[in-house]
Parts: sequence; C-alpha cells; structure tokens
Amino acid sequence: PIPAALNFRTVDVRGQHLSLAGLRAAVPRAQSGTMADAEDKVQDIISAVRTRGFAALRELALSFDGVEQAHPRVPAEALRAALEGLDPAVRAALEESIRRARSFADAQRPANVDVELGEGAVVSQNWVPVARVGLYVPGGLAVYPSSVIMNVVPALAAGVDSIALASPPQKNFGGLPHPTILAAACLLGIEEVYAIGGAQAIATFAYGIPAGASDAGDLPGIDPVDVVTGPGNIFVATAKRLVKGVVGIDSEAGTTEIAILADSTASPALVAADLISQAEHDPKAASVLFTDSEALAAEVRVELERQAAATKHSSRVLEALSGPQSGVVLVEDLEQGIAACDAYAAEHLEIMTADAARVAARIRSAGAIFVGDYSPVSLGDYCAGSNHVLPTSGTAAFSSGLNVTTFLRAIQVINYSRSALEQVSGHIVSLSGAEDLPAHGEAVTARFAAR
Ligand code: HSO
Ligand code: ZN
Repeated sequence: PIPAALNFRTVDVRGQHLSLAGLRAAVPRAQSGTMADAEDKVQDIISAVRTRGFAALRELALSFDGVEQAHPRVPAEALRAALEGLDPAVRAALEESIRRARSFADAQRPANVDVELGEGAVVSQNWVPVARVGLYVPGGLAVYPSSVIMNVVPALAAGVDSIALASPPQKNFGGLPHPTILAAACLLGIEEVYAIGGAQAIATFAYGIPAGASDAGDLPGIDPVDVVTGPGNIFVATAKRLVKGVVGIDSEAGTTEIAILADSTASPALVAADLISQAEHDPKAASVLFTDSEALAAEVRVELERQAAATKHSSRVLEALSGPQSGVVLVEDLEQGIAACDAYAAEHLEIMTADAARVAARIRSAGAIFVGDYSPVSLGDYCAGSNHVLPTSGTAAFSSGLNVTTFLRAIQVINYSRSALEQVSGHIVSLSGAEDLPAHGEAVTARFAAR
C-alpha cells in the first residue's frame, strides 16, 4: 500500500541504558524474514540455471524482463554504438568518476611482505588477483552506469585478467542492458557483457553454462568466475548469499540504507534532502536519522513532508520513509548516538554534527562514513572516488565495501633453508608429539637423518 502521507516513525531510546543487543533491537530495520521469503524462489532460479543453462535463462528473461533472447551475450558492436551515442555531459561525468575511482583504487593495493624470522627463515605474503570475476549491475527501478565503474575499476586495479559483466535485459532497448550501462562498460574496456538480470545472473557467474546448441545455432558457453560482486535488490543479495562458498562474494549489498547522525547544528533541509536521496532507490530503502535534538527531528519531519511531496519519485520515497525500516531515533546525547550508529552499522553514515571529523573518527561500524555538510551520500554514489557497493542490513559490523582486496587473495609463501629448519626441528617434534601426530615430526627429522 502506497502511503498518501508521510509516516516517519520515532524510536526513543533516551533514558534507557540499552546494551548493544538492546540498541540493535530498537533501531528501525526491515522486518526479518524478507530474505527467507526470497530464498525459496531464488533457490529455484539457481537450480534452473544450473540444470538447464541457456534454456532456463531464456525462460527467465521472458518472464521477468519480457524479452525474447537467443543468447544473452551483448555483441561488440552494441557496446561501441552505445558509447558513440552517449550524451557528452554524461560521458564527461563518467570519465571524471573513473579517474577518481582509479586513483583511489590504485592506492589501495596492499604491499607484499617478506619477513626473515631467523637466518634463512623467510616467510612472505603475496597478494594475488583472482583469475576471473563476474560483476553485477542492477537495472530495476533505475539504471546504474555508476555501478559499472564501482565494480570494474577495483577489479582492474587488482589486476584481474578476465572480467564479465551482467545487467538485466531491457524491453525498451532491444533486450540489451540499458545503453548507458553498455557505454560505461565500453569506456572501461570491458568486452564480455551479458543481458542477464537478478538471481539468474548470479547463478550464471557462480556455475557457468556449458556451450550448447539450439535451433538458433551454436550457444557459446559462459565460464564460471571466482568472485561475484555488485549491488542488487533482495533477490540478488539472496542469490549471492546462496552461492557464497562456490564463489567468493563482496559484501551483502542489498537494498540501500542511509543513516545520519545529526545534532542541533545540522541543517534540517539538508538532512531531509539526503534521507530522501537514498529513499528514492527503492520503496524498501531505509532512511534513519539519529539525533539528540528533538527540535531538529521536528524540523526534519516538516522538511521531509515538503520535499518528499515535490520530488519526482514521490510515492516510492514516501513508502520508503514510512516503512518500518525508516525513522528517527532520539538519543540521549552524542555518546549514545555513536553507540546507536555502531549498533545499526549503516551502509552509509553521514555525520552532521559540530566537529564532524572528530565524531566520525569514533565510529566503528559503517560501510562508508560521510563527514560534514559537503560530503553527501550522492557524492559517494557518483564521484567521490570511494566505492558505492557497500555492506547493508547490519553486515558492516563484519564486512567491507567493495575495494581492491575484494579481488585479491593473500598467499603466504614459506621458504626455509636446511639450517633454518634444523633450528626449529626440536619444537616441531615436541608439538607433533603433543598433538599425537608423530608423523609430522618424522617428516622433519627424516631430512636430517644420516643417509
Ligand atoms: N546509493 C547506491 C548507489 C547508487 N546511487 C548508484 C545512485 N546510483 C548504493 O550505495
Ligand atoms: Zn544512491
């Protein structure tokens, strides 16, 4: 039901000395179970793609996207044509976004380490890119050429050799992904692009599809990947969770969230504008304000009403702001505000307080932190240089946004000389005895036995 009016609820945690568990239970959240509901449907899609390959993709493209598809691979000419047809202002914006993302991603590459733990006892840690990745770019209520950049740039900076991209087929564009998505891919030199949406794209990447034949001719196969990344709706997030272990994934980047920690010095109009900016993504998007100022909360509510009524995607925004996942959390003071924000672990957290940088430095859990009035989430979505594929629904407590290390593995290399091994051989024998695994010790002593 689309609400006619704003119902931005209030959660008051003042005067209660809530523990972490108490705060987690109190903060606005989507009703749990939404993911479990999706799980059965998503599992069916994954099984269909695994067992029936291209035939399943054809059926899913028809039923979900209304598109007849012989093969999901986007032809090279379509990529080039999309770039040629791209609006010059959008092209310039994409290029600037790429430049900033690239500079930041290049600087993230971690250094290898070599440590000599004794003479001739060398242990190293080498960062090695995965061989092949599958990047998902959503295209449901909106199209996301910016997400092409966010996925591709760190993969390139990590040194990944083989990069495949998938995005939903669009009925209005001849069954191909949206042309700005194709143009962004072309701009970044990505040639392997598929018109596959949702859970079926994630399944295709995870398991691959063998080459086959059809009435329409040969069907070139799709190789499985090592890592699948990208944001998406609940179906995409659920699919990633279900294939995790078969492939690596980035974080659970589901329906978007914005949290703002603001005090009485914040501008109600800007707070409201930012809450609305992310509510625009999805009726299930979450917009949460944490504040110790009742006056600010009241003014933000007025601004939300005014701005939400005037914005283009008004009904989507009103539904998101009025859902159980959104609202204002009244806190005792900034201390409790910080604790509540940590408990919430927002995908995006804006700090709009006096001395915002000092407050931001104290936050322990968030996908990304936006400091002060001039660092809105929209900046990070498009052009900050940071990544917008970030952990949602509290998973920022243990996972990170997309970055270069998402596509790297740390391989440790052990290289001891004879004398270096001899030096610790007694310890190895002792420990192998203590664990009742004597053959471990014997493997070492065998090297020093007289021949
Ligand atoms: N806020 C979204 C990313 C995005 N916004 C793309 C606009 N375009 C999730 O971080
Ligand atoms: Zn956004």
